[in-house]
Order: sequence, then structure tokens, then C-alpha cells
Amino acid sequence: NIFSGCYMFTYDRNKCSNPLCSGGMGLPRLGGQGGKGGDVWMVSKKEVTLKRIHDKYPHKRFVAGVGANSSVKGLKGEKGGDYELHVPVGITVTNDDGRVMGELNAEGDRVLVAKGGQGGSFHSAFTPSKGQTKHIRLDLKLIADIGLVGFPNAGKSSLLTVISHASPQIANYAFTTLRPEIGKVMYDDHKQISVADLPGLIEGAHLNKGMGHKFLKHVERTKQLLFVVDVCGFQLASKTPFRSAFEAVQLLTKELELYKEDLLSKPALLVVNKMDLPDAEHKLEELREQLENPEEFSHLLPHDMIPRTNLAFRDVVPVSTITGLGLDQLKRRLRGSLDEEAAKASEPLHRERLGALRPSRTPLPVWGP
Ligand SMILES: Nc1nc2c(ncn2[C@@H]2O[C@H](COP(=O)(O)OP(=O)(O)OP(=O)(O)O)[C@@H](O)[C@H]2O)c(=O)[nH]1
Ligand SMILES: [Mg+2]
Repeated sequence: NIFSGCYMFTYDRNKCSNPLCSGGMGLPRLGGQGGKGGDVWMVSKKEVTLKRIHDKYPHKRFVAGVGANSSVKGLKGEKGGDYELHVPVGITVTNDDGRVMGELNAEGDRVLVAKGGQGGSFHSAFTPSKGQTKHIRLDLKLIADIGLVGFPNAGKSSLLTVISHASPQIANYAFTTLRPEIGKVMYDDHKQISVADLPGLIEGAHLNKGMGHKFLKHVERTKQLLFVVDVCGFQLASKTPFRSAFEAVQLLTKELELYKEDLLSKPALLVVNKMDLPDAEHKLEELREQLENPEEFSHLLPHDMIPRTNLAFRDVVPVSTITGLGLDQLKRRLRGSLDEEAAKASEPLHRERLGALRPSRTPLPVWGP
């Protein structure tokens, strides 16, 4: 599974008596300085997958080179070679203690994970110091423009199938989708946007229930959210409560809020699916009304599941993946929303460039005839 995390033990090695001492030995007689031990780096490459790393390096140990000892010929010992492990784009590197050491979001990004030790010198009585030993974790989070957020069975995979070329598995039971799948939605001007079909979220996901955190961490790396609800509501099992479309929206919002409130600052759209089912129009009207005054209907939810802030959806788009209703409109709205954000992001740069083009205060010389 290329989306799962992978542990690694990382250290520098030295040939001298202390195996973790990665600098070279100094040379006391001539004041010579040993070379520094090599560093261990993570470097992102598009073609790499976690699975490939996993298969290729079963030992999960990565060791940089040893600094050269100082000698009469080379008083300053050469630095040990760095070790670069190629990892997929979208990796977060986390330390033993859960501290994030860095993120590799673009091809060629680099994160230093373990520093080589200093070579022995006058200041250290010519004894080299140890290189760092790090036990790290690599997590690959998905990067897509849009992430589909919904309870199981809402029709997320069906939706991806009809708006993109992806063909995820579809079935009439919960948790059909077990891992993310990305579909590319194509436009006439050849622009593409990527949509991630994610496993269904269930109540308690923030406590790691269901696909829980596995799901939620993928949501972090999408630019915008597309909530998908079944217009007729959802019931996970006979023992769990039935949830209407409105309750589904609020519960999904709350799960994201409890996991990481920042997620709710992403632009979001709402798809109301299965509009071909009986009484769908009436239920949609009811949902719209409830979304307009969510506080009035908060008594429908368990007290601790009322979201602190209600999501302001940019649009509510009714669709049916079976009849095709609303799909063109949805594609247009997705594109519109992404373009809008991109324009906002480039606005300051635009202003700066315009500023630079403004005429200076000193008048230009005027040449006579
Ligand atoms: N009537 C009707 N059924 C639909 C529609 N879209 C999807 N379905 C059905 O709903 C069921 C679930 O669809 P999926 O696309 O697998 O749902 P999902 O949200 O991906 O489910 P998980 O992967 O379990 O989270 C399937 O039986 C689909 O055929 C629709 O527009 N109308
Ligand atoms: Mg699915």
C-alpha cells in the first residue's frame, strides 16, 4: 500500500572504534582536522513510491559516509559522502517524538534528517564527534485539487467515475473504497483538475474509528473539499442511528473540526447525490432550508456533535450519477472555484508587478526636434 507510512532507522557510521562516530580523526601532531561525517537527506522524486522503497530497502537503514581522517598528506580530511534517499513527492518526515522535520511537496525538495558528526580537531582534542541517529517516519499524503468527503455509500466513487476517467470500485455497501484514488477531470481548454476519491468517513473518525485518521490525513492535502451526501440520508448499520442529508453534512463538518479545525478553512462545495430517487426534490428543499438556518435544526444532532462553525458552501449542486443530472454544472463549479482561488493567490504578485511598472517620479527627458 503506497499510502501507508514506513519506518526508517537512520544513522551515520564510522570505521573508528565508536560505530556512531562519523567524523574523521584529527591529527594532533600537525593540528590536522578530520573530515565531517556525511549527512542523510530525503529528496523527493516523482517516480518513486513508498512501496518501492519498502521493497528495495528491507533493512530500512540509511547510512552516510564517514569523514576521512586527517593525514600528513591531507591535513583537512575530506567530508564523508552524503546519503540521499529518494522518496515520493508529498512526503512528511516525522521524528521519533512526533515532531515534523519537513515536508517534500515538490520534485527535488530536500529535508535533512541526520547530520554527520564533526571531524576531530584541536577544539575536540582531535576526537571526532558522533553523527546523529534518527528514527523517522515517512508519511505520504495525497495531493489533489479536490477531496471527496462523505459517509460511506454516498456515491463518491460513482461520482468520480462519471466526471473523470478513473474507475474506482462501486458497490452497495459501506467501505467499498479502502484507499484513495485520483481521477483527472478534463476540460475543453485542456485544463485538468485532480479529484481524490477517499474512503467513507464515519462518526468518530477523529477518534480513529473506521478509516479514521488514514482518511483525514489525506483531506489535509487537498486544496478544496467536495462534500457528497445521499439526498435520502444514510444509516451505517441497523444499530446506528439514521442520519438525514443535513445531519450528514453537520456530522462530517464536526469530524473535520475535531480532527483539525484548519480543514474547515478550505473552500467547500456540497453535492447532493441520488436525485433520481423518489421524493428527492422535496428532501433537497428541506436540506436547503436546514442549511440556511442550521442553528434552528441543531437539536437533531447529539449535543457534542454540533459544529462550532457552519461551513459556508460555495455552492450546493444536486446531481444523479445515474441520470447525469447536474454533472456538467458540477464540473463547471469545481473549475470556477479553483480558478477563483488561484486568482486570489496570484493577486498580491500581480499588484507588485503593476507597482514596478508605474512611472517613476523623475520625469523622462524630452528630446527636442
Ligand atoms: N439511485 C442512485 N444510486 C446511486 C447514485 N450514485 C451512486 N449510487 C449507488 O450508491 C451505492 C454506493 O456507491 P459508491 O459510489 O460505491 O459510494 P461511495 O461513497 O464511494 O462508498 P464508500 O466507498 O463505501 O465510501 C452504489 O450501489 C451505487 O450504485 C445515484 O445517483 N442514484
Ligand atoms: Mg467508494
